Amino acid sequence: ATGVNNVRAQVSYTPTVGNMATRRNFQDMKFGLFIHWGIYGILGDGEWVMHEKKIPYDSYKRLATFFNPQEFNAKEWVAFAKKAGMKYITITSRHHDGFSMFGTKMSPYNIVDATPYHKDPLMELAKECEKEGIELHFYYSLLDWGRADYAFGSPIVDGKPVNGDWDSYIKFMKDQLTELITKYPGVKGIWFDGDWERKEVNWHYNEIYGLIHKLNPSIMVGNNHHLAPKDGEDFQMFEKDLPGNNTTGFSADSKIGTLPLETCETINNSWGFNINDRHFKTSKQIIHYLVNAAGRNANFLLNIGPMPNGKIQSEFTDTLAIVGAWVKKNGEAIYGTRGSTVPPQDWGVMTVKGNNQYVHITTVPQVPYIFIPQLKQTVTKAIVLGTGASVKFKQQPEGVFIYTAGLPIDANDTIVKLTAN
Ligand code: JFZ
Repeated sequence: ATGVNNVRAQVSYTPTVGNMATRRNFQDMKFGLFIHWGIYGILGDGEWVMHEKKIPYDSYKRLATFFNPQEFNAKEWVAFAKKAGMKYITITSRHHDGFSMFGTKMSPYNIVDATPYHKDPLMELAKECEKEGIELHFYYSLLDWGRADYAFGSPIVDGKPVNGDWDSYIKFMKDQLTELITKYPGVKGIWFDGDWERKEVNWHYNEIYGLIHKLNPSIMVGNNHHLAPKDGEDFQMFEKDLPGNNTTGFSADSKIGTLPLETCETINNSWGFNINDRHFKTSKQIIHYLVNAAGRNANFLLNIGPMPNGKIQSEFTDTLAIVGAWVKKNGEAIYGTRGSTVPPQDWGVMTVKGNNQYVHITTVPQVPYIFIPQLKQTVTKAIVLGTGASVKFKQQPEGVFIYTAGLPIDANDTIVKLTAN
């Protein structure tokens, strides 16, 4: 028999009209904020600290008893994302440590019941997002290091951990997902992670995805399984990788499908708060990542790990203010665009919106021109985005030459706007 994960759904998934609208809007948004926040933040050593430092679960759980993010302010977080030019937020509702960062009736190990904070920050965030027109998605971990029914480390036989209670674990996840979808206003996406930890187990995706779409057909489901999209999924993500680059241990099976794409990356080298990580990406690196993702038809989900007190560190706010100012000025060539039929070039990438083709020159070449191969349309006009100054070009059967001499060079991305029919 083939692996249980490869068993095809009896009836394959057809997205609703509402779901297709969510997908289009998702592709239009282009730039999102990923947030990894949990009780691990207290140790300041990333979200894998329990596993990596071999902290026994019962000891680790004590972190909850003094997790008290008094300075968390949903307004500040949403304003921060907006200022950076981001249109949506994807936040960890529960990570591999199994701790629920939301109010749940399905386990006492959650922020409302197990911490002195006693409040639900995800509810505050959901309300603020709705008020401010920022879309909210939830990250949800399939992997759980602590629950007895998951039985981390157990051998898997017949699609189940032999030492656990797999039916109980699947039910627990379904019950929590039901809460996340029905209690929080405006949620539009579920981002699964952890599939890769147990390749041979039966995750019951048909039931889980089916439940999500039954509760809210407009919600998008994605899964960081590093495989080709499975039946019932609505978007495909590439973690720490641009689509097509396959540099982060992705198998050939992670080839690009037809669903909306999203790539995520960290602002330093950590997902969860890491007090010792000062490998901050520059605003230029972040802008390039955003532009390179857009040119490959993908969204960019940039991650930060807020501090355990609820504040976002100043290195992040400073850098993202610069990114935000750039996106505000050049957003026409990012938001609402799709990837071009012209593949990425040495000099940069192209994005498309209607009759406009945006040429993103991220590396100005030595020669005084760039060459765009394979452009099917006829270019009638070329201008500098922003100033409107005309740009010299020449179209030949094999492609278009854009002359760069005298172009006002933007240190991040020099954008030429083509009208092409
Ligand atoms: C996973 C998580 O483990 C991590 O904590 C974070 O949430 C990130 C977004 O997703 O990270 C992974 C998952 C898979 C691989 C590497 C990191 N992998 O298979 O190479």
